[in-house]
Amino acid sequence: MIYKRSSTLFAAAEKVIPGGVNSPVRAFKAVGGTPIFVKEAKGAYLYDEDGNTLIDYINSWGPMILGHAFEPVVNAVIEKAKKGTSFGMPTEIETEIAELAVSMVPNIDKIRFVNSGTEACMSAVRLARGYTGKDKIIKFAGCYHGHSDSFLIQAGSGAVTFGSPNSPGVTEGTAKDTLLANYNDLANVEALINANKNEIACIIIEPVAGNMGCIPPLDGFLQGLRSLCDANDILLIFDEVMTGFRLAKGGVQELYGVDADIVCFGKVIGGGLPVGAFAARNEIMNYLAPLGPVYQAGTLSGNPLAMAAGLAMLTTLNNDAEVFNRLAEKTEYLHKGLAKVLDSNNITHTINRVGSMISVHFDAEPVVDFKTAAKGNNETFKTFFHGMLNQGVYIAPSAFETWFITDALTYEDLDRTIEACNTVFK
Ligand code: KE4
Repeated sequence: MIYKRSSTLFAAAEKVIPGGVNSPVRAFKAVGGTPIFVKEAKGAYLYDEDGNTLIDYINSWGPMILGHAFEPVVNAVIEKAKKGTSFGMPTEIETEIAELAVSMVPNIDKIRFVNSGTEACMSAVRLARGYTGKDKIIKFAGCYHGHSDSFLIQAGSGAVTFGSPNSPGVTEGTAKDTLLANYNDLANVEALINANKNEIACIIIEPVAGNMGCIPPLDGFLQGLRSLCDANDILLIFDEVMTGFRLAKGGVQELYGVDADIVCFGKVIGGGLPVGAFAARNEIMNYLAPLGPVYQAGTLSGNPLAMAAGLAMLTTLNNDAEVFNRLAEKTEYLHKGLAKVLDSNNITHTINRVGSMISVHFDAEPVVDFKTAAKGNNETFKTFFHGMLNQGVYIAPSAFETWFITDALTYEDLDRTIEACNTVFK
């Protein structure tokens, strides 16, 4: 593969955009090399600026679940754009997509649209604090809820005391209200709750984690969190920015049968345009301005173009009874094929998979939390990443990310991917 034009474009970008990218993971820092500049995309394929065709397993980090330039979405945006792009006034389409989302997802009566997953999670935490009158939150090491200050926290000094900032610019004052727990470790969560009695507003979690690679909740973990929240007047926030409208119509609440109090969305809900959202039952959502005292706002929230893209996406998913099964079957096929060729080449690995989310970890130990995810051999991962890329297969440029399968992938694409993996390691 040649990347001459991507290199030229990257050099120009670095002069006027910090690190040459508008989001750090795109810079390939974890795997080295020059980021690929995309010219266009269609279905399961990316066409880069050097004329290379790549099978895409990132799909804009989740949104393109039905493939790039999906006709119903593209056409909806084109038609909507002809009628104006933004008004800062209510429009009917916001109600249409809100009604559809509420009909697809359990335990929500109302939904508020924002412009990113970060905004959704940040607003959900503020709502939980306002509703409960309590300040502290519990998040999990390795879970990512966007770049709001309260989430950029690493483990603090004591096991059950607050965290400390993991980025300059986040204050100790903010960090003291964030407690850090270990994923899949109920005893740890209970200890944190007991050490901070009546001070915790919410627990926010990726119910199926995707920012440590893909990590499923162990049996009983989510149910255990539900019970701990019920017993301690704590709201349970499912950050379904990745899993919402991807793992099932009703997301993880439907898949695992566990009720959240507030659910956050992003990615798929916007069909590739900037949309985030958070939703809950009436008694919680009615605390939001202008109805209630918790303030939250946004100039482009509910933007007509973004709503048109999201409505076309959710309508297609809602009307296709088989799409989530097809996605899961394709992902299982890929899992089995990759495992077979990695085993045949004696490559120590473990593969995690839930629905259409999958990740490959180069370590023998089961990956169940951030600690075990961090044990993966990153040199092997870099070899894997670049070896696949050189054969036209684009996977996540970090071992701590998840692959997102699109329904546009054919079984021929999957076979090509499996063969490419065999070629890397044989
Ligand atoms: P955004 O603000 O990037 O739209 O969403 C933040 C967010 C919230 N919650 C979860 C579970 C997420 O995965 C994300 C964003 N995901 C990353 C991928 N790991 C987006 C890629 C990026 O940062 O560029």
